[in-house]
Amino acid sequence: MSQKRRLSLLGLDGGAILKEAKNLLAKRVEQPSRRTFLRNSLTLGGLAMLSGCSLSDDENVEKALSTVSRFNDRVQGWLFDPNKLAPTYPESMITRPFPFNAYYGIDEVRHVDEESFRLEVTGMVADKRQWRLEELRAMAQIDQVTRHICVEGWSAIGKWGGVPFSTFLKRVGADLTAKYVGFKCADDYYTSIDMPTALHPQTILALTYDGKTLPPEYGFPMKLRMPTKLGYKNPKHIQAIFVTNTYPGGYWEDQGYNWFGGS
Ligand SMILES: Nc1nc2c(c(=O)[nH]1)N[C@H]1C(S)=C(S)[C@@H](COP(=O)(O)O)O[C@H]1N2
Ligand SMILES: [Mo]
Repeated sequence: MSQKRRLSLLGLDGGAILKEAKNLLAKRVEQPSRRTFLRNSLTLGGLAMLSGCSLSDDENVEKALSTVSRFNDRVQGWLFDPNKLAPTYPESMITRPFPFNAYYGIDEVRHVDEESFRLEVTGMVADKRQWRLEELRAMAQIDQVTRHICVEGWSAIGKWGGVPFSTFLKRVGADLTAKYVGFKCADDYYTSIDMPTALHPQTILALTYDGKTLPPEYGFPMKLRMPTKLGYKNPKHIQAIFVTNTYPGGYWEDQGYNWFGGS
């Protein structure tokens, strides 16, 4: 990843820290212009001060960025409000066509076979059996129209439906005091989230997009849809879910994206 890319990621993280700090201090409504100003003014000097690292070489810049990013994870974790809902939208506002994104092009989209598909559930759960798609469809479903925000600079409104993830976790007897829920995907993508977000009422194990079976490009057979997190935290083509206290990282997170990734 280029330095510029890392810094732009840092800019995002700095923005999130400042936003939350500002909320805490002032409990005022957001002021986008001020936020942009603060974000742009977090310089390399500021980074050095925040992280306590001297930024004389690339390795130190790297260290400083990851220090700030891990700090940001903790701040976002502390400040995450498990009951605060992300905005929802009327169906008329759905973005059509909804954008496709992955670490590869649309011509390489994975096609998962429905018949042979089994969802693996492992780690700190009482019931480690595998799930067929049919069994998930038989559970009570909800849907919601929310905004997906990608760090690459676009956002789009879509409608996802499926099983509330908290219901699923309780059903498999997950240890809800564990720190992380990790996901392995059919395309070798992987990511992980904090337990409070996993249990958030708007976090759904999505089986449908816009009222129809989730198409391959949007992550058949299932994706985790979280309007409280950025796009890269929402895994498509989920094949395995595991509950753990060992930090699992993620595809983009391991390359420098902020792990908490709140939106
Ligand atoms: N399995 C898998 N999930 C993934 C990705 C991916 O490459 N593979 N990309 C992530 C990113 S960066 C984004 S923005 C969204 C894009 O989802 P969409 O194609 O439904 O817009 O998927 C996320 N989940
Ligand atoms: Mo993304």
